[in-house]
Amino acid sequence: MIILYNFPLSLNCYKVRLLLGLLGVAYQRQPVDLLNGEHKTLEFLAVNPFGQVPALKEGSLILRDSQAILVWLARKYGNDAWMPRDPDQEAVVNAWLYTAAYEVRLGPYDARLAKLLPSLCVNFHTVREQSAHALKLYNDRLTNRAWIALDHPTVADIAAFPAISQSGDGDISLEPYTAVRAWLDRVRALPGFVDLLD
Ligand SMILES: N[C@@H](CCC(=O)N[C@@H](CS)C(=O)NCC(=O)O)C(=O)O
Repeated sequence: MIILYNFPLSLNCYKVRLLLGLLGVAYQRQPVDLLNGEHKTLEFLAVNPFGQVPALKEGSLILRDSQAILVWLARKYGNDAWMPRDPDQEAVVNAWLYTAAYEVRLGPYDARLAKLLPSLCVNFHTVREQSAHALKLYNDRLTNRAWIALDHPTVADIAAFPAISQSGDGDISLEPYTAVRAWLDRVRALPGFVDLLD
């Protein structure tokens, strides 16, 4: 049985919960209380020395980093569509996974953190500019195409969805980003979709 070390409001944990839902894979949630520092206890550092969630355990395997976990889940429990094995397609998916981990993180992810947990946000002064930059990249990419990386949903969509869909939490409006809003609706319509608080 998969164990997901989870904090309900964490968008990186939500990426993993979302793909688990879409793949229909059963798992258990192991709560990690970030607000009370449980992620920095010796017990949790033995699971993830980075002191961060998500982490995932299956048998003796322990994984960290939401992007790495998405790829592993896709390869192990999905079909090749979620993370293609063709090198050309895989490279495109990887490029957008890294965009979710960097540009989206510095933008809408940190905008939300700045609003909800300002003491944890290191990017406080630039979140609005970084959000506009990230959202324009995605909006341009999604103009005239349905999915971020390929012609069908992949882990690149799943990695970007949580922070972009929660942009409003950081007072970042998605109103100007028509193509992004249409894409969010397409993700929400996927069978097995789960919401942040499901
Ligand atoms: N690169 C990691 C980042 C994970 C991360 O930043 N997790 C946050 C919660 S969303 C966390 O645990 N923060 C506590 C800390 O860094 O001390 C990933 O994608 O999983």
